[in-house]
Amino acid sequence: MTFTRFAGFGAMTAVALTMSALAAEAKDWRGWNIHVEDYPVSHGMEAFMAEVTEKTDGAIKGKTFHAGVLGSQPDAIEQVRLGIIDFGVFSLGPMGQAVPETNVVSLPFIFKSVPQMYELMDGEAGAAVSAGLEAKGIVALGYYDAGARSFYNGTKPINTPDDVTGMKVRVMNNDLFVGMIEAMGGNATPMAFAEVYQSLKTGVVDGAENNPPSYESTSHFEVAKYYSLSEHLIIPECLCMSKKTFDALTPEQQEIVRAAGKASTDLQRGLWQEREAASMKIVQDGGVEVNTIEDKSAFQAAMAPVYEQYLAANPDMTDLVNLFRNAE
Ligand code: BDP
Repeated sequence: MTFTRFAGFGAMTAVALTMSALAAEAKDWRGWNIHVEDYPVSHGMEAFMAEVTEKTDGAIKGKTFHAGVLGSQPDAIEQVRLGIIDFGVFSLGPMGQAVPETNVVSLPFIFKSVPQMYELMDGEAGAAVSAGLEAKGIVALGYYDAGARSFYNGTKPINTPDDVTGMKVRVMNNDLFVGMIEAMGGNATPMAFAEVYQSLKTGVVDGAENNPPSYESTSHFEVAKYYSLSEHLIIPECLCMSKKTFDALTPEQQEIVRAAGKASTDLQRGLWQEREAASMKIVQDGGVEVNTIEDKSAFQAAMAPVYEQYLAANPDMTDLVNLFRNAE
């Protein structure tokens, strides 16, 4: 007994020594990003890392790897959870498999507007999503703007849910989005972001859906010329840090990281607004036919089964869904 205790104490001391030695060493973080270098998310991540390095006097350095070079989004989410990748910006859209709370913001029309999304994600509702992330090994440092997603395709403007009937539409990997397209009578094809351009071009899919900056930065607009502003999904993105990496920091460093996360979120949100306008101009100058959909009630009504199925399968998410849905 005494021996075991002694051995246990020795092991703990060794662990403590190793940890403090690690904390003293300069850290070299790796950040995952799916987007090209000139994109609001990318600028936000660069600013985050630069501020952390500056404020820690170089004790924490790091590099953001853009354009998905560190692997696919689902793999990267796992690697952040494991601490193999230190941080990343993820759309909460494909995160639902790993973190059930994030699915709530993937419900179509759950937010009434982007300003409402900011307010909710910065408050109690967002804190509940962050708690879900934290339980799965991810510390949410802020929620970036990813605007609203709308449909595009190469054949016709979408004005009603019936226009989606029979169409093959690419969606992000999440059953909720498959249900969303099926609720309009379309055929959903979950597919990685990087494959969408070629699939649109060769007719593997007829259309897809995304926000203006992604529609533009990927050149999807060159192969799918009808952009219909359905704005059916407003999905925030998370500046996510591995909890393993975060927990290994000193309290002072953690404070610096949180403050840098907040500052980069504010920066990204401003850049997003500018880029959205710029992207709309680029696609319109490039010959895209944009149509607005003033009355979205038919789309909202078509989404009723998506909510019903989701709540039937996830009754424990009911309160959280209501927190978002009933907010002013
Ligand atoms: C973009 C998101 C990105 C997603 C992508 C997609 O920023 O995280 O991977 O959409 O559609 O708007 O896959």
